[in-house]
Amino acid sequence: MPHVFSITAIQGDITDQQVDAVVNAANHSLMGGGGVDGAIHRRGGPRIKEECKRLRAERYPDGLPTGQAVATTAGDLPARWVIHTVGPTYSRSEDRSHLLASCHTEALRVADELGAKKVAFPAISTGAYGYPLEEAAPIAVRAVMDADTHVEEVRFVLFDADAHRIYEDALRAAQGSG
Ligand code: AR6
Repeated sequence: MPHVFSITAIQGDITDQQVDAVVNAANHSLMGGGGVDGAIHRRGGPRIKEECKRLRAERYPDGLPTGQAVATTAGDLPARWVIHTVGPTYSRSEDRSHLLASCHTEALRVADELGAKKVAFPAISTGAYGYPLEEAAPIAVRAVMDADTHVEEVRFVLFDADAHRIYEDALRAAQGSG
């Protein structure tokens, strides 16, 4: 079964990425917010929200459930599509790692439907949703490594140096262990 051929972590802004699809760390409403979501809607322009509104009306009247993913145009971004997913909020008492893993596998499944070969992911759930980077990084990396997908390249795009180092470490650890 096919696997992602190249998985890397870079420091940067996800809205600059020249890839087929960028993944958005959205919320149930799909109506925008802060963090990555705010940046994507700001730079991608109003067409993204127009499609989100249509998706809400036609497919997700109660909002996009946690761990699922759906695509829209990327509007004015260099990418062709935005794949919106909703990460879990962090809980110290409940393990929600399966939902964070699901964001990655579902986003790759949607990428396959689109025919996207290069996909950029942000550090889903590690901002407003409170996931510690050290916990999120290995879950994200493992989910991408294990995915059965025709996506060829996954790029984790981390905003700051700390997050970048932590995702690189997780990548090295996972690649070392096969
Ligand atoms: N490029 C790459 N990474 C970024 C960028 C950017 N332009 N901007 C922020 N980050 P967050 P979440 C990093 O809060 O935790 C929104 O309001 C940031 O440093 O964007 O999944 C949504 O509408 C952090 O490490 O997503 C939801 O309500 C990471 O991206 C909620 O926040 C994720 O932070 C989702 O929260």
